[in-house]
Amino acid sequence: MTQKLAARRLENQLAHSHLEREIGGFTLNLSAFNMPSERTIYHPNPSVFKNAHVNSFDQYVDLHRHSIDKPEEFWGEIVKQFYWETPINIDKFFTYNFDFRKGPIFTKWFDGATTNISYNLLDRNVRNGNGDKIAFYWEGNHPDDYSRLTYKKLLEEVCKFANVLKSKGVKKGDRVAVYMPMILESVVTLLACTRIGAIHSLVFAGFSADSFADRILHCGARVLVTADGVWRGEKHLALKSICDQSMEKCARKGHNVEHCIVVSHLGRVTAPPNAPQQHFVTPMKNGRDEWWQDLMEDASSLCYPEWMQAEDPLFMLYTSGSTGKPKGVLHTTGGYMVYAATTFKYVFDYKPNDVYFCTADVGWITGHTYLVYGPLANGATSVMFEGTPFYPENDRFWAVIEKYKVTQFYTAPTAIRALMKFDSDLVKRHDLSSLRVLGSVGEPINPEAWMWYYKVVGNEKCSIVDTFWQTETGGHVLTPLPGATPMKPGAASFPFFGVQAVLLDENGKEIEGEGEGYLVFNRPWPGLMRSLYNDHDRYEDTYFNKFPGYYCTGDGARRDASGYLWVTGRVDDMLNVSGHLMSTAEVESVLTEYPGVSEAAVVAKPHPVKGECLYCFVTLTENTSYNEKLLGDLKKLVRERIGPFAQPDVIQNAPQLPKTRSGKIMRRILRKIAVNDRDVGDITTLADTNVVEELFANRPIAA
Ligand code: 6R9
Repeated sequence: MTQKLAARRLENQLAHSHLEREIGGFTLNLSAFNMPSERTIYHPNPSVFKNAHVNSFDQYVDLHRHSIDKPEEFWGEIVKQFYWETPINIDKFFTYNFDFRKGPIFTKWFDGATTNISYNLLDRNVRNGNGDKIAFYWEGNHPDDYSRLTYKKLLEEVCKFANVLKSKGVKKGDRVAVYMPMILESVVTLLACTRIGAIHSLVFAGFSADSFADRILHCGARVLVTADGVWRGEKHLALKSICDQSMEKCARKGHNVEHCIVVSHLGRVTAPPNAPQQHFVTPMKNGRDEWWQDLMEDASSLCYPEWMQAEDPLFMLYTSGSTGKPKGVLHTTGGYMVYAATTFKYVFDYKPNDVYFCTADVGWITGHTYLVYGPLANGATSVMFEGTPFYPENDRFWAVIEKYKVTQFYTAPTAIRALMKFDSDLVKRHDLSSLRVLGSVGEPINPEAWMWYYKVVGNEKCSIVDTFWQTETGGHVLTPLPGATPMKPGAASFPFFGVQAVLLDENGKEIEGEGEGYLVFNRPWPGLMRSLYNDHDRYEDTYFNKFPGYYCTGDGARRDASGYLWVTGRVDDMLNVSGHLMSTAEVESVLTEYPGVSEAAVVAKPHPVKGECLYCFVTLTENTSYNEKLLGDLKKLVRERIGPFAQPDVIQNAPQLPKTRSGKIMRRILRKIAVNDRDVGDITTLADTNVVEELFANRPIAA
């Protein structure tokens, strides 16, 4: 039988069994064919599935069905591992309403039970005999800088900082703003907040001073935690100065940040050669700013945990909204803890002696769930890395994996695409044989990147888990399981336990079997967000209005003949640049702030490394000319207002934009212009069809 035929037969078999049963015992590897297609299947290697928590597709199917049919039984077993001060009442195990016609939208898990997440992540592990186990290996930007922290020591630091926060007047329910680099104090800060029931609101330290200020104002934080600065590669980020600008902006708007606690970090790490002296000077404002190290000196290392209701808020994390205003996604205590722990255990097939390495910044949900909460809830040992994959050399990730004998590595497609441009010798010169599971997150992974990850990094023996999820979902919702799911390059595959994925057509009708549609979920799992901070109406509108009865992800997906799900990308006006989600509206509103720009439209253009980049069309006012200065100004403005990651790649002069008669900009056409594809489809609804030709003719040469 030729490989192709074998593939087809397997495909048929899969099609018939759908998600149902065993898919034949043979291993198929079609890598000899040019491009992997959805027919190409890679089976988990025996070294991966032999001892896996879930070691066959059959077992996954059974467990998944159990989790859907009997959620109380399925999760009921799992919650026993945690400490609940007030036990879970089975009658109130979980309740929800996803249909606004029946009343307000809500989700509750373990309502009435009380617990504390820092207690479960730290005290419980110390009590279980893991006090001396390493919670984190910290690897600095410079390879000479590294340290480690045990569970016992982490607990001590968390208690001390919790006492510091208390001394600054922070109480249960208060918000604490955090703007931190990848240092261990970030973890300490988050857990110290949870110790006393404060809600942390961490903002990625790549956001601009303006963006951070807006977020502080929105959550009303009076205490801010940051560091003096950080080196990323050879680049210096003056975090405290950015915070100063944010705090000034807040003050101008009538909100005072009363305490700013600053980790003194730059002085303890190796700076790149010839670093300018001024980078080491940090202005501190009397009465408001204090050094972390000074405050910690006298703090007591005992802090009794605040027992929190399972449905008390745990943290908020901002994510872009399609109207441009960021949304403060709110997660609560009990459900998030259980879901972060369970997904971490199964999706990375975590075992007690593993060393796990997640490259995501703590400022994103991946950093929250899979750098902090998930691993610690399992008593895991993780690597936290401060630097970039390119410093001091382009093999830094591989050097770190070799150094710590990493077993699970979790990164983003944009990083993989950036690294696969280099000679694979850079990978091969390191011993990566400890690796078992390779994770991908943040955007769809293209098959080329998947293959490189699989072959060059994983040496064709690791399982790749392409994890689809969102800030809102709290944890993975679609993903292969390493020991169980035959892998298709680029497919997020199947729902995690407790999750039921549905595809809907434009009319809200469920698509059975093969097809493509809106990716929605018809029931909550424990980790689903509960609300948007102070804006429950927007929560209902954004996620539950379009299709009553379903949580709407805003992504599209396709189900193939074998039941695999392939996420096709956003269906709303969102862009995904290197895994950073932002809305077209957000960037458009910044561009039109510029006095010479009367109108702007932004679309995503495919980019070989970033996945997508920003292609902007600007209509200028009469007296403004389109020149280098304007382009420089606009890029700078976007960097300042949003952050460096949002900088446009192309800005095109658009004397007119393609609009319908009702004045709606047809972004579909702009997307075609961005890639110079003249197959623009039907343009008869345009008010003026000449606009299209004009825009094609006006494309900048570099675009
Ligand atoms: C975890 C995270 C969420 C959006 C999501 C989707 C995209 C994330 C993906 C993926 C395809 C994957 N996305 N993982 N698309 N395959 N494996 O990234 O959260 O920053 O909120 O972004 O990212 O579009 O809706 P967040």
